[in-house]
Amino acid sequence: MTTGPTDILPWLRKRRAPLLVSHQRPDGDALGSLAGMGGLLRALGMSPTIALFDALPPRYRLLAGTEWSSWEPVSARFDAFDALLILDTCSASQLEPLVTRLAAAPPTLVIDHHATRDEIGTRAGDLRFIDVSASACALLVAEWADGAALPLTPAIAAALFVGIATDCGWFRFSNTDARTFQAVSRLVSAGVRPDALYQQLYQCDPLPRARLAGRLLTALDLRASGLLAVMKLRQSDFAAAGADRTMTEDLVNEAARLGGVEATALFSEDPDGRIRINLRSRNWLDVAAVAAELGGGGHARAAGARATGDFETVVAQVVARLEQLLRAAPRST
Ligand SMILES: [Mn+2]
Repeated sequence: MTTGPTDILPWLRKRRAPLLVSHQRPDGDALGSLAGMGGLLRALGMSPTIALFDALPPRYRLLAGTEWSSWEPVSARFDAFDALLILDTCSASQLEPLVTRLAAAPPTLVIDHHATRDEIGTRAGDLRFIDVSASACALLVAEWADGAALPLTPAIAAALFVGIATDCGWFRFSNTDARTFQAVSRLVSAGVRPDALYQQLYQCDPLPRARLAGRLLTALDLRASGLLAVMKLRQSDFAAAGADRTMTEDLVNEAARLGGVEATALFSEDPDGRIRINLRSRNWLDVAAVAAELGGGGHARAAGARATGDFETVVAQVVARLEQLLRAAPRST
């Protein structure tokens, strides 16, 4: 059932061994929400298992005190868990390894803030807490912990801060609001050092990531009279930079430096040939709707999808659609 935050604690009290997951290619909000919620559940006397579908991006090793399990061994003992918590997504397309297990999964709690969602967490006994006005899933976890008067250790507070701060682009994006600052104020009071976290997150890139960003910007293309920035990362770019796929997070935002750009599309080629499409907009273009047309989803200002097919053909099709929307839509800013 769809629920409010006050239903969560009584639901959790009945569980001892919950499994926590988030979306594939986890970002700061996914990982911060998982680490923060995992710590809160441990404080409640539970034995949570946190499973990732992909490798932990190196920059998030700062989320200390969290034991990350990989999905394969966890899925082999799926029946041992008495609850499933899905954080920061409610989309089957972002939970591919888990999708076939969902129908027979233990009672499921979804906490999410995305506008697009599938029928997950809607069986009898499930709970689903979705608030699309929240700037981050970690904000919902932090507010829930606050409302339930759960104590925040510095490590839990730091994890939730990382989730909120990364989803807000370190408080630059349009989702940053008073509610966000209220939550992070409480987290800083609980011991978070924003400057230290900023250094660990954004000022310790490996050189290959800087090289990858350089290749990205060198080949950046402006379309639709400068309203659209198009960026591409082929497998050859990763190889030439010595970079891997964990280094692409946030690169899509590089084009936001450019004056006049309303939308950005980043196309990156995975080793299996699939194409990841990251979309961002600044003021008015609904990129979640564009992503949905491509089988993906997300937020109005930040969304994504994956595609198969010839790389340049996919790029041309998506760019044509974005150009059409950018030329047709009224400028509401
Ligand atoms: Mn999020």
